[in-house]
Amino acid sequence: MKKDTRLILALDVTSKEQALTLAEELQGYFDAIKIGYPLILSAGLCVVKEISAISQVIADLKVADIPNTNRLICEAVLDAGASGIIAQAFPGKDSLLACKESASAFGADLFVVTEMSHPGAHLFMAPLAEKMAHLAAEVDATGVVAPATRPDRIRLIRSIIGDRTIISPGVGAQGGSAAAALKAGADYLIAGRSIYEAKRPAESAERLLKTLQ
Ligand code: 3DU
Repeated sequence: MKKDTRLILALDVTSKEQALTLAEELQGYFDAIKIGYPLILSAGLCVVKEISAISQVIADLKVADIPNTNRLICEAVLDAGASGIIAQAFPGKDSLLACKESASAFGADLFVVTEMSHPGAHLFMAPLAEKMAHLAAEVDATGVVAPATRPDRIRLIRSIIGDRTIISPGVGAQGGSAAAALKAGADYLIAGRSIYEAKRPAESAERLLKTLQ
C-alpha cells in the first residue's frame, strides 16, 4: 500500500452509486479504501472490482472461521480485486495461516485485528490483544489493526510487532485523536463517518489531513 496521506477511508455506505461517487471525489485524500459487509452485502461483490479501479481496496470482512472457510472467503474477495484483507486472530493460528496463504497467492496484504476500538472490546479482546499481536507476527501478516481510541494500546502493540504496519480505526466518530494515534505508532488512520457523513466530505478529509501536518 502506498504511504502518502496515511489515511484510509472506511466506506461503509450502502448505496453503490454513493460509494463510487465518494471514492472518485475523495481518492486524492486516501491511500486506500476499506470496504466491508455494509457495502459488499448491499451492492454485491462486484463493488470490490469497481472501487478497485479507483483506489486500492482493503476488504474488511474480519474473517473468523475454520481454515477452509477462511480460504474460500479470502479468495473470493481477493479475486474480486481487493489488495488487502482483514482477519480476526481469535480463531487461531491455522485459521490465520489460511488467510495468509490466500493473501500471499494474490500478492495481497493481510491485517490482523488485535484489539478493537469500541468500548465493548475491553471484555474479551483487550486481555488477549498482546497474544493476538504475537500471532500476527508469527504468521507473517503485513500488519495489524489497533485502536486509535486507545493510543497506549497502539504503543504496546507496536512494541510486539516491530516494523509491521499498524492501521488504526477510531478517529473522528469514535472520538480518537488522529495525531495521538500517529504519535503512538500507527502507520495509517482509518476514518469513516466523519468523512462520508459530512456535508462536504472533501473538506472534512482536507481538515483531517491538516491535523496530521
Ligand atoms: O467509526 P468510523 O465511522 O470512522 O469507521 C471505522 C471503521 O473501522 C468501520 O468500518 C469499522 O467497522 C472499522 N473498525 C473499527 O471501527 C474498529 C476496529 O477495531 C476494526 C475496524
